[in-house]
Amino acid sequence: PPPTPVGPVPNARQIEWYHREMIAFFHFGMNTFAEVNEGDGTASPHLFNPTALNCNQWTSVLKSAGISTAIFVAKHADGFCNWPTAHTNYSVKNSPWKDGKGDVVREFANACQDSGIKAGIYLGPHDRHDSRYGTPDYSTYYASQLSELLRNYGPVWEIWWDGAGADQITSSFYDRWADTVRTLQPNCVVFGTKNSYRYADCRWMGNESGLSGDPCWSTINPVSIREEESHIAQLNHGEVNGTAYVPAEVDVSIRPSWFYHKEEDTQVKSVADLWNLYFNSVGHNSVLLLNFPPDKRGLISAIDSARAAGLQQLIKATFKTNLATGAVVKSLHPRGGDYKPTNMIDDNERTYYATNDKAVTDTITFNLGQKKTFDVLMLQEVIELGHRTTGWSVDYSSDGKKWVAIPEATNKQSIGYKWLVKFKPVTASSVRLRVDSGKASLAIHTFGIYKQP
Ligand code: IPT
Repeated sequence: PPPTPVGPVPNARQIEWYHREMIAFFHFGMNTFAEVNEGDGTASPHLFNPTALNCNQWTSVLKSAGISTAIFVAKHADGFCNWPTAHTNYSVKNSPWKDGKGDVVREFANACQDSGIKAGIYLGPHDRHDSRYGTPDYSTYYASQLSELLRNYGPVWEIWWDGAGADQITSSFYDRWADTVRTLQPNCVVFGTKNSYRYADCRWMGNESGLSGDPCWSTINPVSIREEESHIAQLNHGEVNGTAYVPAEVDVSIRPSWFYHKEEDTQVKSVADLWNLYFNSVGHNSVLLLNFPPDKRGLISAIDSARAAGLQQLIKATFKTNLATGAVVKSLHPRGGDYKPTNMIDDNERTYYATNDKAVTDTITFNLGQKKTFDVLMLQEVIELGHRTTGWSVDYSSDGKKWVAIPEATNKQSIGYKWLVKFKPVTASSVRLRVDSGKASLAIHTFGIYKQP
């Protein structure tokens, strides 16, 4: 029989969410035209006038970046609405763009649908324009907008509840809003913060620099994280014995700011920066939410799109070949049956290696049959069975007797959906994974070693 799950386990939304690995964020709106990041809500709708808005360009950028999911900012904290909502006049309908007949949310949703990209929506809980902010009337206003967006634009894959400035949004607001989300779009992932953690499928991870913790557990104690400042470490690392499964989503911009500013064209993250970011997010058991801010034309700059495509090329080239494929794999505590050690190198996440129920530790040796040079390693646990392994290291050998530690892969803790490590190239004919602590028997579906191009 298969191993029994241990601790909190992911729901179906979270399993699907992890498999997206990278999501694009699009911050666009009044702030783009007012040339600020946090507008105070007084900018005139007349300012909003993209000259060449084309959401198909956005999705084509994502295609070449290998990103299959996107979240669009429908309303940021300045309160300006990028769709012609029936519930306020502070929207595109009072702008000169398309004579007030435009709808950016519609164009975004359509472009996503046409290109097979999953569409999510950021609807800022904080609102500096609406005078009802923080009152029960605001809760109604927000709920009406949520319904409008969740009813009229097709499937909404994720809803993003930014905690920035949202301290007045108490649990009772979220009780109502979560009910709206669950009723209208049962499969919608909820990004939660502060007072919304009990509804959250994924969490903020404590910074906007793209650096998930090491370790990074998918579990937290959600009620205790209402006050963020004193819980940054728990958000960043998760909590190994957390009571709820709320994995980390890493929001970070490809530029210094969330919104587009021409003067930042020289500060777009390089491919090397993005590569590090990838290892610190996707490679730390998290999902990367990477922001591409469209400019005043309503287009993503060629610089940003080239960098994103560069990242994708690096990912593809590196992970093309698992150099452990074909290895002879031996372990100390195999479960037997279908749970063979070679399942870790068969490039199939449905098959996995497991130890017998009594063994929470193990040593698994991969005899490569010949010398191979590699500088990246990947581990993936069966997330449906909960976080199991809590301590592991990887060593290599050129004779199968004398083992050398890879410092970057020594005394690691969490695995989860995916854990990546990169290091100076090593040449070896054998590699071994030593698991020295765990909550339950091992359940690992992938062990990979790779060479960066
Ligand atoms: C920060 C919020 O406090 C947090 O809840 C989350 O929404 C996060 O933003 C998203 O990046 S505020 C930010 C200025 C650190």
